[in-house]
Amino acid sequence: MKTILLSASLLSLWYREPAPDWVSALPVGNGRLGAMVFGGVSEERIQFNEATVWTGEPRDYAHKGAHRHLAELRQLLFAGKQAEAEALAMREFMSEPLRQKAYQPFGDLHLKFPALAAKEYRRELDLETGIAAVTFMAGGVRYRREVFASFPAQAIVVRLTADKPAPVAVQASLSSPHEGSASRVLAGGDLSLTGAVAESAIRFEARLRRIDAPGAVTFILTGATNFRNFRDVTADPAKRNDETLARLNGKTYEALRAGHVADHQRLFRRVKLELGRTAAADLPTGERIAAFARGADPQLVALLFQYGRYLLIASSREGGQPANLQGVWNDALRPSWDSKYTVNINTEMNYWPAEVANLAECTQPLFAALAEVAASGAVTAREQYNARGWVLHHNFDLWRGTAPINHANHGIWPTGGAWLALHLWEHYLFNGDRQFLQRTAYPLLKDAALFFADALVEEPAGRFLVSGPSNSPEQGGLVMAPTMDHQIIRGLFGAVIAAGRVLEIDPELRRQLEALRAKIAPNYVGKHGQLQEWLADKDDPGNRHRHVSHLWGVYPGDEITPQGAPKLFAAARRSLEYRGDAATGWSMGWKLNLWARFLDGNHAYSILRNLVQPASAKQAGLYPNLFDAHPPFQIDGNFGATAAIAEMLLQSHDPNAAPLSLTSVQAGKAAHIHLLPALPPQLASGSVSGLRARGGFEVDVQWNEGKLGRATIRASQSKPLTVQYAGKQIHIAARAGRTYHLDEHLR
Ligand code: FUC
Repeated sequence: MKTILLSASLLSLWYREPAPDWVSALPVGNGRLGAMVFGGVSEERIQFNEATVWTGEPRDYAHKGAHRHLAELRQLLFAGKQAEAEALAMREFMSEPLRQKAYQPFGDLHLKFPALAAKEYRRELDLETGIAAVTFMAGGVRYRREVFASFPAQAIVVRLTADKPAPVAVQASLSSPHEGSASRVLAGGDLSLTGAVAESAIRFEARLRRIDAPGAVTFILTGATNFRNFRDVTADPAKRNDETLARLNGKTYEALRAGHVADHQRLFRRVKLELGRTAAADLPTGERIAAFARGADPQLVALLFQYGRYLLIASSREGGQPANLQGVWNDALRPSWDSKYTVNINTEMNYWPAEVANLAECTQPLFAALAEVAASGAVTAREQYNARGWVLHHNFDLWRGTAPINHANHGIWPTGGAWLALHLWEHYLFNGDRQFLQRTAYPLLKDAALFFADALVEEPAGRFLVSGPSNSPEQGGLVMAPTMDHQIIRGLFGAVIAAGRVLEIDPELRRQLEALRAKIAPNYVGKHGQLQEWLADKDDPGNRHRHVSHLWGVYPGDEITPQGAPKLFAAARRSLEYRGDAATGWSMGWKLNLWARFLDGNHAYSILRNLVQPASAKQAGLYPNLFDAHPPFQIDGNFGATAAIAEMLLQSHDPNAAPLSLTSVQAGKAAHIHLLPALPPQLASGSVSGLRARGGFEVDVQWNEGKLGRATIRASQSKPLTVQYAGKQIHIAARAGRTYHLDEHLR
């Protein structure tokens, strides 16, 4: 059979058959609404979501008065009585209730067609347009279905066409897995699906409008809930849908499509990545995943990179919720880990590509959520630590729960908020927007730091300040003094000090934080040559656990660098070798970034090979639709991979930074760009354009057979810039608005 190529785009996922399951269906999304397109011939299923359909209701989770037990918890842990401490914590220190709430599916749009014998079937998702399409021939007619989720229209749009002017016969219905939901036809002819999430304050309505034309039918699907914010559920979903549809009244399909494509491409087209093309690039996507380990398919690496960018655009747009564990896509009433916001790695990883892969505005939902988390986290800080500022433990949900959940042996980990707050600082480092720093970032960063100024304690020997009670995420139970906490808190204090200097405020606070920062327990190299995960030298070199928390200082942090802290850098590398190359989805995403920071493209590529393999119930890898498998599907692995592919091609942290330094690069006063720092030999030739570097630069690089060809850097700020490639360096006094062509200087 001849394959009909309907789109020449290399940036397509495509298949020769309808999706047999959810992880084969193709995702579209506009941040708020998401949908999975199955592409059946006689029945299309479009499973859809809205980002605020959750279980639960507004409530506070802080354990009131828990701070009265804090001193005893610390004493028990310092005395080595971990079991007693955990038991006490379970009684007196955990979130009320103990668990947070879950993200929910919304419903399904079903389209029923007359039974047809389809030929030349093709299903695809074009990342360039953000349109999922199904095409086939039947009875001499070519049928085409297009589905997209439009951000400007705030709706999911479905278009059915036939290339002969015969009427398109289709019956549409809406259903929802939520008990008691019902659909009915409204006076104007629209279909309405209403319902509520059981034992929750959330009510919802979806609305379907059908527009018939000769040879074409258009459906507009919109959905809304009563959720306004984590304290307010008084909105009227039906009124919201009325307003959305009223705004779209009279718009042609062509106008809706053009509006969507323009919005999508404004973001998507900023970065181009070419890694070369082999015959494998012509295979259907599912087959390419299986073939990746056996042969060269560098274009699949480019596709995976761009897919992460596509997914971020589709799941994190201004005014919406941040991308959760599954972005915005979920068909289960009881999704894994509630599909909420796990922040001991997962939510942060979702946003790793945002800055470097030139989608900085996709961070807005995260920053808006952080402001709410900080409000709720201030109550937790006061009630559980008698501390100023705000704290977030290892998860939050739609209701902005911030207290420690599930179990003391992993839930009591107070640095989730600090880590997320550092994303604000990174955003500033990338764009230099002083107003953002002053209004949005600094207040949240400062209050995150005030919490630790109060919550750090001296260890019994009085040498250091340590964090605790805490965990090294999901390792070794409740402890004092996990290395990761100290790295994050040093990073946080450093950011607040640097930001305070930029804004010329709070000199007294800066002095305090400098003094505290110098007393925080340092990183240690342990008896196995490893970077110690805890203050005590108790790492097990046989431990293959997926979390690599103590390597935070290498990536995403920047306090352990090859020139600034070579011994720690070598020890961190040793630790990663002990942990091994196999892992869950997101863990491979992290290890990829770490090997890129260890400037080892070859090792990074071997992790990439583990990541790009067919996923199963037990095996991490990629599902047919390229969703990353923990397993099950968890979107962080996709975002981690995208960030890592960028990190192999461009790095812009300071390679001279050390744990107690606050270099001018870290402070945003100077910049450092490392070109092709970890280029895998398997990706020997290619080009990338539009990556962003800290300091406000946009970078294009082209390389042949492992060697730099052209490099172009566009500056949006004026500052001293060092550009490094393969042991060579040049220094530029970069001026805003200028473009620098560096090829001959660095080759
Ligand atoms: C952390 C991880 C798990 C999973 C969950 C959502 O607890 O350790 O692997 O990713 O988050």
